Amino acid sequence: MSTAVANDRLVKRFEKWDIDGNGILEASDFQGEAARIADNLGRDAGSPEVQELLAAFQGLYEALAEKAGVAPGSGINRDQFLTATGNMLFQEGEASFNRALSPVVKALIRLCDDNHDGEIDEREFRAWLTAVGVPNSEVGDKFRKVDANGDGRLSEDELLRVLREFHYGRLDVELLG
Ligand SMILES: [Ca+2]
Ligand SMILES: [Ca+2]
Ligand SMILES: [Ca+2]
Repeated sequence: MSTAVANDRLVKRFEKWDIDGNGILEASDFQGEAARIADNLGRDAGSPEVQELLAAFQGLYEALAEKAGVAPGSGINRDQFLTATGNMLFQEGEASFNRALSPVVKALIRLCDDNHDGEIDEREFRAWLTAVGVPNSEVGDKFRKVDANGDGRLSEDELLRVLREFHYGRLDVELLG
C-alpha cells in the first residue's frame, strides 16, 4: 500500500468523525463519536470508563487542533486535518502518533475489558468492533491479525501498532470503525 492509500484513509477518517457533516471537525463531533461508541457498547454515560473515553477524545481533538494551528474553539477543516495528520504520520512519525492516540486506545481497552486483565480477548474484541460498526463475521480474522504474539489477548501495544499500521496504509484492520 502507499501514501495514496494512507491519504484516502485520512479522508474517510475525517468524514467519519465529522458526525454532524458540516465539513468541520469540532469538539462536539469527537464527543459525539465517543458517546456513540459507549452507547453501542451499552455503557452508562456517567460511568468512569465512559468519562475517560470522552476525555481521551477531547484530548485527541485538542492535539489535532494544535497541530493544525487552529484555536480549539474554531474547528478543523478538511485540508487542515489532512495536513496535520499527514505531518504526524509521515514527518513526526511513530512516537507522535502514539502520543496522540494512546489515551484513546487505553480508554477503549478500559471500556471493553470485561474481565479486568488489562488486555482484550476475542470476546471483548468482538463487542468493541461491532460497537464501531465492523461486521461480526470479520472479527475473528482481525483478532488474529492484531494478536501479534499469538497469546490470545490484545495488549495496548498490539492495538496501537495496528491503528498506526492502518493509517500508514500498511494493514487493513480498522479499530475505530
Ligand atoms: Ca462537524
Ligand atoms: Ca480482558
Ligand atoms: Ca497478544
